[in-house]
Amino acid sequence: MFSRFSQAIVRAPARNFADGLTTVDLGPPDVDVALAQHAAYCAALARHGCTVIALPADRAHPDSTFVEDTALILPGQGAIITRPGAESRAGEVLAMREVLSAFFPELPAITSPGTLDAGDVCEAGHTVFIGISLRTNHEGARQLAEWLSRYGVESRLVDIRHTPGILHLKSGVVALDADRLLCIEALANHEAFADMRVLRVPAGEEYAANGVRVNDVIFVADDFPGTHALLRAAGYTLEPLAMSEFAKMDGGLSCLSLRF
Ligand code: CIR
Repeated sequence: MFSRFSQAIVRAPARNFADGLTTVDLGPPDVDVALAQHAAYCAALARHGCTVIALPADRAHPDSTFVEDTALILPGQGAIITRPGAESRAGEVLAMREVLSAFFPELPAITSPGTLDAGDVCEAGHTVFIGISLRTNHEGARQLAEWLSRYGVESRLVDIRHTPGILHLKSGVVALDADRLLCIEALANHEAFADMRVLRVPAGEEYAANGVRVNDVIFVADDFPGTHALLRAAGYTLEPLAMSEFAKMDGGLSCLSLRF
């Protein structure tokens, strides 16, 4: 079982996108190139069956293009608003609450002292992996796990605070199917994944681990031939997308949309 999506919420980067948070040293993003890459991403969502709901760009929140962090949705079941771990991103949840309230009459939220970025939440069928990171704390994870349990969804923690090079759990592992993950080597042997089939991205292609499955295809960053070959050999159809400007701001393919 893997959720099919008919809607995707996105938000184009604002002109001050380069003022957002980043831990990588790849130089400032070019906003015009980022906008073109974002438009191509939205077109791919539409091509693969999603109605794209575009929120207006928000200068007050330069990281707000990374919409995925602000809510978690169990398609057809429910949604919960997060409490982002970075203070500069806290206000992003307001617009998300507004748009989601049209679809989900009941919208609970992670509350203080819990923090949670949904980029730390990797859904694989009836199991959800929750990353403990610099953004998501144990209390945020506990609140989410309690909410998920109401839907019969089991959750497992994956502490990534000492895993170098990844901001969020999903920067290093995504679900391709209910029982199959695409994963960086550093996380591949984690006990939480013991009963999953794991495809390991080749060394040097760690960024490509943050793909996202959209209905029948896998969105994957372009320029990672080893990962593309691995996924094609496993039977997946790929939608390679240019992501250079989002990578400069620690963002990957999953965080650019909230799908349900
Ligand atoms: C941040 O530091 O919050 C943003 N610059 C990047 C967030 C990327 N989100 C994600 O991977 N889920």
